[in-house]
Amino acid sequence: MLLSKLQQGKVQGYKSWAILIDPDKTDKAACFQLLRAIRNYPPDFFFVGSSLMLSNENLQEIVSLLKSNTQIPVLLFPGSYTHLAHEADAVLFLSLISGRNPDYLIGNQVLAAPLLKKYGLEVISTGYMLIDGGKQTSVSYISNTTPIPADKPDIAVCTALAGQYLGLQVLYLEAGSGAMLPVSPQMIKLVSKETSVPLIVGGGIKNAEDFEKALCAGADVVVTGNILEKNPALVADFWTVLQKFKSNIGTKK
Ligand code: 1GP
Repeated sequence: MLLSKLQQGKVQGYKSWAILIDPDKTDKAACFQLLRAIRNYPPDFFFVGSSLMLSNENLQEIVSLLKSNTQIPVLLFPGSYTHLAHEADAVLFLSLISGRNPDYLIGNQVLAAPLLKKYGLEVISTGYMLIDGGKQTSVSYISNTTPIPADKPDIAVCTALAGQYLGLQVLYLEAGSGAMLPVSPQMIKLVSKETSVPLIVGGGIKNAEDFEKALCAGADVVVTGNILEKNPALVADFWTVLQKFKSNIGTKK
């Protein structure tokens, strides 16, 4: 089960890397190019999702392609209840707890529930928190929610704790795809210190330095998306940073 893998990682200080594939920006050829790039530098997870999802068919094809060509677990990262694919391994069942839009707190989840039951996907309940990354992002626009200000880590901590107390199994700090600024190490550090569930961080990670800072600050999983669409060769840099952390397993972060 992927949740246990994430929880074990949290306890043992085992860091992970997820590559986000956005079906709206990727086709099969680009996917194969990415798969070639990661042959020697594999991530721990693939996340597949988008805020919009222009073609559900493309989502199904990409999940299918990943499942038939790699052993890397595929987690859905849906923008709405229609963004599901039965061939995936699990779904990050997101509740947008930084916002106050009932559709994204519980509405989409109610509509998705019967399909998830039918598909038998592993469901990982996730407290999804948008953090201001310096510009309006698709998630914030589409969900019609206001991100938590980047300089208010106390609000992030209270929101994260509330999510944990509500029973959400993982937390996700999101600056938004293509954010100008990633979530600050200070905010990651505080949220990680005050909560005890696995912490995923993504949005605006542009290089190995940003990646390393997020891991050092306490992220258990760091997500990279946009930057690899532009430059797949960067996988080597992210993978190399991650190995430093993997060699410290058990020594805590
Ligand atoms: C996943 O939205 C992020 O959390 C991915 O963001 O595309 O900016 O890496 P980037």
